[in-house]
Amino acid sequence: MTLTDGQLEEYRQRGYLLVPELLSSAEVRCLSEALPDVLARPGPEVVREKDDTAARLVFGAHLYSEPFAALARLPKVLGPSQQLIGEPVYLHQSRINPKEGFAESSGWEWHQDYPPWHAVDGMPEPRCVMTSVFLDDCTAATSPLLVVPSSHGHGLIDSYRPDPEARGALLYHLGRDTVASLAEENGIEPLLGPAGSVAFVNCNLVHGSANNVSPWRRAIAYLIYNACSNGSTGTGRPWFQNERDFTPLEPVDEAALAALAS
Ligand SMILES: O=C(O)CCC(=O)C(=O)O
Repeated sequence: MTLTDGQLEEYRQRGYLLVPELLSSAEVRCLSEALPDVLARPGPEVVREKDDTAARLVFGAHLYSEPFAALARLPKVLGPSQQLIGEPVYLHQSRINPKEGFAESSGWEWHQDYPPWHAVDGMPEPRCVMTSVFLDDCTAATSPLLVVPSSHGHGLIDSYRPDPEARGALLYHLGRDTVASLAEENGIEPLLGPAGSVAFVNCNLVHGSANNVSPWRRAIAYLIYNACSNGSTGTGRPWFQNERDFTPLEPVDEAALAALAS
């Protein structure tokens, strides 16, 4: 899939581009079927919710799950991400936020993703895209991802502080006054769509989400593609958070993920 000039312009101006149902239902089913094994992993790559009942975040599934490995290299996912960045890319990180139903502390404070990658991982420039693959329907009821359109235009906003509650995610919160003035300027948009939709999100776009008080899971897989010439210099964080191999990703066959469906 090649993005049109109009789509590229929309991403440039608004900081995100939502493509409804980019993945087929067979592809979504394949990822969904792989999810229980991924969530059950005991390793440090799985960060649990505060009450320890459910996984809050799972890092690096593209490195140990065949369907998620195929997803990261699927031409219709990798191609547009590369086109938005403008050069060959590698995956700095992948993570799945399962956001189970009735997960009381599953919300995310307002933040940009790039600041910790810059400050902690030593990523030189904000030349990466957070490609967000909806594994479930994202509806108004299931606490969708919320974004402040065009907020990426402010660059790296310096009123942030590390979040001690982030449980391994290294999230940096933005101050409330900052969020209020950004939202006053451009509003807040929910990213809604059926499972299989994909949102390409600039790494400096301000975003967050509420707790999922619905009974339904709202999982999203986030693939963080970075320009190969923009590799992180830091070595402090582990393999599942800060990839050190900057070899360009090669696409798999367009049918590779569907072929894994049972
Ligand atoms: O999935 C969500 O609800 C928000 C996740 C998020 O903001 C992040 O992982 O940076």
